[in-house]
Amino acid sequence: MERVNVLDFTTGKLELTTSVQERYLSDLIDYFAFKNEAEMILREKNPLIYKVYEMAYSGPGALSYAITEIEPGKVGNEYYFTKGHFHSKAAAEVYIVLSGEGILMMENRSGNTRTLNMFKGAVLYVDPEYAHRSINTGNEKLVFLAVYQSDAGHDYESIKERGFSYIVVDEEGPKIVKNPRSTKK
Ligand code: PAN
Ligand code: ZN
Repeated sequence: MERVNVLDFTTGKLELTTSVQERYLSDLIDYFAFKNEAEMILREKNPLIYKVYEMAYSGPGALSYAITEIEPGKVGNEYYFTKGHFHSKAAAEVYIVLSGEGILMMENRSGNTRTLNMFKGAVLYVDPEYAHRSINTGNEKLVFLAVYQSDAGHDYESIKERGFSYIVVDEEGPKIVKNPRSTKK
């Protein structure tokens, strides 16, 4: 018998991983809408924003999967999120939310935006042509499993340069508003 990978539903930990990535506030300074607030926090500390446990496979037709854990928190009134990316080639993806609450923000290159609620048990389909960012709007970690084509490729530069058109801020609860830093009209 071969060893089977095991997901701990309580903690979101995968037993077997090929990589673990940690993203701190300093890695996301170009992504948060309120850069001054981010710089103020960074003068005192550099909090962990999210962690990705990946199990990658390679070869023709291969799939890979990853668990993402986003910490609860805000920069200014903008909730913590993942950088967000386009896939370099048209490749869809499936997310299954294991715990927490959030919003999946998706935007295509023409600027069409779609949003989906993230909550325990939600199964979400990420369109091939849409950049996607997960945003933790709750008080607990937001944990989800993503399954994607191994050769999908991650294009972070477009998002870094122009930003998503919309961000999610806390205005007595999560609210989707125009991104003041978006360079798109
Ligand atoms: C996810 C993301 C993960 C981290 O596994 O890669 O949530 O987000 P960033 O890659 O935007 O930092 C996925 O969408 N993979 O394709
Ligand atoms: Zn993706």
